[in-house]
Amino acid sequence: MTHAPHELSFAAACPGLGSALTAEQIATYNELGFLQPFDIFNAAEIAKIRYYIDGLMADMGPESAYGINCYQARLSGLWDIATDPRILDLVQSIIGPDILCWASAILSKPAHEPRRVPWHQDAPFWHLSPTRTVTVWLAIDDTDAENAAMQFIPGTHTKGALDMEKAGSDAVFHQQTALPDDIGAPFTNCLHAGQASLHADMLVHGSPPNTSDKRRCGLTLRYCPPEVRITDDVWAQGVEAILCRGQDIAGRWQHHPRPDNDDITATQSPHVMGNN
Ligand SMILES: O=C(O)CCC(=O)C(=O)O
Repeated sequence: MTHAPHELSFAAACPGLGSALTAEQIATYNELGFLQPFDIFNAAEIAKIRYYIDGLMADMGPESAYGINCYQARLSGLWDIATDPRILDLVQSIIGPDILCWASAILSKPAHEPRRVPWHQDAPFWHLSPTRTVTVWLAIDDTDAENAAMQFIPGTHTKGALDMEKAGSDAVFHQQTALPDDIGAPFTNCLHAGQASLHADMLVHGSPPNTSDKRRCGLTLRYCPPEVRITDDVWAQGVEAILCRGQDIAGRWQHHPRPDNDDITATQSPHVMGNN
């Protein structure tokens, strides 16, 4: 399976796969490449999740702002968030009833974080074919234009793989999408803590430096249907997928059960390359 051709195109979601999104919302996702905001966790629930995530970050230490990557099958607390039925109901409406969570990352921009997440499409970084991943970005903190909310460039998911160029030293990746002049205005993904957005793996997105006094923390969760294949053996070694709902009839994926452990100091993530 190593280095099989990597198909990079958006497949429109079909209405009727689940009941959480209306046909109109699915049409908007297909047109824009994202949807938001969705109320997932109430104030008490997200306060508890924030306390949990703050604890993981304190335990990991200085690397934790972008370092809690792909622990979804290693920590029961992250497992429980990734498999929450309210999240899965949304995901089901986009990708259908068989759902894998194959990656996650806590992306916490501290106050006055000078680095930006440069414009990028996710799918070219991943060895998955076809490109069918939908990302749920769960706001752990309130996030807006002040504290570096993620931005989407509407409609770019249908443009195929866009050219890449070298990113500057102010960026958290080495490469970024080279944006054509006529690409259109970005949309700022403002969310209250406990709300989430959905975006397609071909959509151009990024986030600016955080010039505010407020932290901006989010949990990104990646979901695909089991018919997606991993096309690179080495990359596959870092993937620890959870079968969140339904079945993997073809049995292409290795599934990881809910872990007993919830101590980040007692485990290390496999760290999927290109996940953040
Ligand atoms: O959190 C951010 O600023 C960027 C997140 C991102 O690139 C993603 O979730 O795909």
